[in-house]
Amino acid sequence: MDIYGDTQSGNCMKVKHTADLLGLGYRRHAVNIMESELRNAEFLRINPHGQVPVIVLRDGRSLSQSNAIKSYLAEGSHLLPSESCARAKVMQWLFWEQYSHEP
Ligand SMILES: N[C@@H](CCC(=O)N[C@@H](CS)C(=O)NCC(=O)O)C(=O)O
Repeated sequence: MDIYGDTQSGNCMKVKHTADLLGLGYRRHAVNIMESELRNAEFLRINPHGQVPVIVLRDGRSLSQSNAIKSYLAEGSHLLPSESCARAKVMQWLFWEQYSHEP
């Protein structure tokens, strides 16, 4: 897996911390959000929305939005319960974070 991110970004660090906590292997690609790196054609092929974080899986599929990535990485682990209400409780905080905290 490849993780594209910028250490100045909390959204990117959340993804990195989740991968590290779960002991997942990945290649890290530093992208500077203050430069125009997110607008070049090579990066836009990875994420047409021109934002980080984004991950690229071994089969070439890419995934953006920090909490979608975190949920994908955490599938089957102790971080994301399978029981529906417990899982929804995790989602509750992820949605809260993006709407009420992150801005
Ligand atoms: N809701 C998205 C937000 C993504 C986002 O806003 N990324 C910022 C860095 S935190 C970015 O790439 N900004 C550069 C830009 O939009 O040009 C997420 O959680 O991943």
